[in-house]
Amino acid sequence: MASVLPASKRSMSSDRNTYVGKRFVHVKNPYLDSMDEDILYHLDLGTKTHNLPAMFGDVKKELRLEEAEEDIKDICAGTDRYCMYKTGPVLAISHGMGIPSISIMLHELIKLLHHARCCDVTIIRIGTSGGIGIAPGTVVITDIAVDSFFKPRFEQVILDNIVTRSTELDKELSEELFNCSKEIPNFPTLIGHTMCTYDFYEGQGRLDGALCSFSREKKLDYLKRAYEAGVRNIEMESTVFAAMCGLCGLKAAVVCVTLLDRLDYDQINLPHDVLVEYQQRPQLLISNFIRRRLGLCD
Ligand code: R2B
Ligand code: URA
Repeated sequence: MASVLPASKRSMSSDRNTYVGKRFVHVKNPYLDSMDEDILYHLDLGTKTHNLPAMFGDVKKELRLEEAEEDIKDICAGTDRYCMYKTGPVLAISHGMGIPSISIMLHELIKLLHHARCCDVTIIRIGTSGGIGIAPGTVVITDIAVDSFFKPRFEQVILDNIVTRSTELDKELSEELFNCSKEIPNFPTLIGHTMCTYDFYEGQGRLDGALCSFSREKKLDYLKRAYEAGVRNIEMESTVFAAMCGLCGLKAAVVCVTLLDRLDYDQINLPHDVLVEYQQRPQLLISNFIRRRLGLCD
């Protein structure tokens, strides 16, 4: 799930209802402007069928609590690919599993934000991950997303070329999130590197997939080298997320809870209630962060 805060930077003026927008979402595609219509196929939205600025470009002065509690409808109900919810200036969208899935969603979300003329957008991927050398239930805020070779890069195949992109995330945003986490009691949180893989099993060194061609020793050696390189958790979307958001001018962060310590286990065997509570931790942190940003804190 990714949360997006469009156009929500409050100005420094004394007028609490004023927002200043400066950083527009930029798409880097010379063909886009000449298109008569842009169909965001996987979101079941389009520039001719929907008034995107009216639907998404509006900036509410205040997100009232009553609004947040309203019955919120799935904006992408016409497709089963993704779900999208909007309340006030906050958009939440699912991204599926893995780089191809989140990449399709991001192309269309970024175009949507561009068509809607949103500015000063903050975007956060929240989800689950496997930890390395840290207690299950720990929330990891990513400082840098790395690939399976522990390198801070995303290799995008374009036609028959490999284009290497930076996976830097917004440092100020990750620190703001970390400070926010300190206000929540019993909320283990750390900032560390996140490794992004193309696969949950062999790609993450699991011994329990349908295929496994390496020993337990090789697995542990790899994960320990990852730990030494600063990796604290493993998931499957962060590198492409960081790369695309960075290129398109979105301030981005990744916040994932760890479900297990991969130095101990491969299988996720937490009791259901524990799993649910862990999965809610990134959501809790982000909702506190949003409240703080919107001035809704007590
Ligand atoms: C974390 O959890 C999912 C796999 O179970 C994947 O989307 C990810 O990054
Ligand atoms: N998600 C992952 O990608 N890996 C894990 O180990 C757990 C959740």
